[in-house]
Amino acid sequence: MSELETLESTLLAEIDATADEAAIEAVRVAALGKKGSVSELLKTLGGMSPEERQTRGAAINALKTRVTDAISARKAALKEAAIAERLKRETLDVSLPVRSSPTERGRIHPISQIVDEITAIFGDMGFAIAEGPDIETDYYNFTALNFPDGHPAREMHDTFFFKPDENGERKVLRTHTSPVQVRTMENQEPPIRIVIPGKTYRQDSDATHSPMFHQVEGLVVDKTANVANLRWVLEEFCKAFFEVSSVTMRFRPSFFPFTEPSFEVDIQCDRSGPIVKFGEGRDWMEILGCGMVHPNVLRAGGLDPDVYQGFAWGMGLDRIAMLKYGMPDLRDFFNADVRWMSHYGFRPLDMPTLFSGLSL
Ligand code: 2NM
Repeated sequence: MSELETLESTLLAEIDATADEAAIEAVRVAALGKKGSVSELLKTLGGMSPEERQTRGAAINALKTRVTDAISARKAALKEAAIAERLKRETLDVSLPVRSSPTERGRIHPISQIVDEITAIFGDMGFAIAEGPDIETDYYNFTALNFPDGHPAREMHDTFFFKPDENGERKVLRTHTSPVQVRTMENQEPPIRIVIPGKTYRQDSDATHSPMFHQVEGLVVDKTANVANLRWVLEEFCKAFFEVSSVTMRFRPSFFPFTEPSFEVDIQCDRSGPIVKFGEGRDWMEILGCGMVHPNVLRAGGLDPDVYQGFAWGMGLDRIAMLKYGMPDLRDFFNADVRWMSHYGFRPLDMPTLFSGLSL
């Protein structure tokens, strides 16, 4: 084998053996660079006779062309292979599970949950939901509900008053949801069966009181509504709400301006352990107030108290939610702390229904 043939087959073997683009570049420099083996051969042409130069020169140049072509081809192949390798490495598996959806991660606030539970129970008994404005007139919040002007019951409520408007009228943040009952009586013929969930406001703030709190009230008006009906409705509600087959209730005489007679209702429970148990035990817990709607309130609603009678009740939700779900501090309810929400909140698709059970 001639010297040229040996060089060519060595170079071609080296080219063939390269594994990446850096290696083929090294071979190129070693062969075709300024001091490369092929370049050195070309430099020898200067010292040759014209005849020798003609044959040797052609042979060396042909070798250079073949080596150059082989390097280019190898370079291209290695580049392709590198791209193919990278594509293989960097593929995305689009069938992998994506980040969980908002319906998985979001949480329902315990207050919203308790409103859903309570309205599901009364809805099942044939009640409709009624709502009204948070900003009320003095008339609907007090006067129509039989709170006379200057009566101490108005002060009892620690009302948030707005500045008087141009007509001297002073609006209030409603201190209870009862204005909605009056508005409903004005607009709807009896029989009336409504529950009214909503935000209410009083100037009060400590571990167990928030200046904004939540109530659910209820109203039944027809020609025969009576205390026995009231008792039955509340007992059925308590059994469903506390998920027990029987409850013992205690009606204590009380006073509210809008009802006569008025009662405060306790249910029997066991408070000896860390969580309150209902339907057993020897303790009592106050859960709501109620009574027969005062004739003056029926009149304010445009109803004749000699024809119609009604009963109504009201319960604060925040304290009941604390007891039912075991949350220690009321102030955490309204801090919008995502850690508290992910612990105490409810899954959006676990909606309370009576047929599937309130607490799943
Ligand atoms: C309570 C307690 C007792 C009540 C009365 C009325 C109305 F407007 F029909 F007269 N609504 N709500 C009521 C009665 C509310 O909350 C502790």
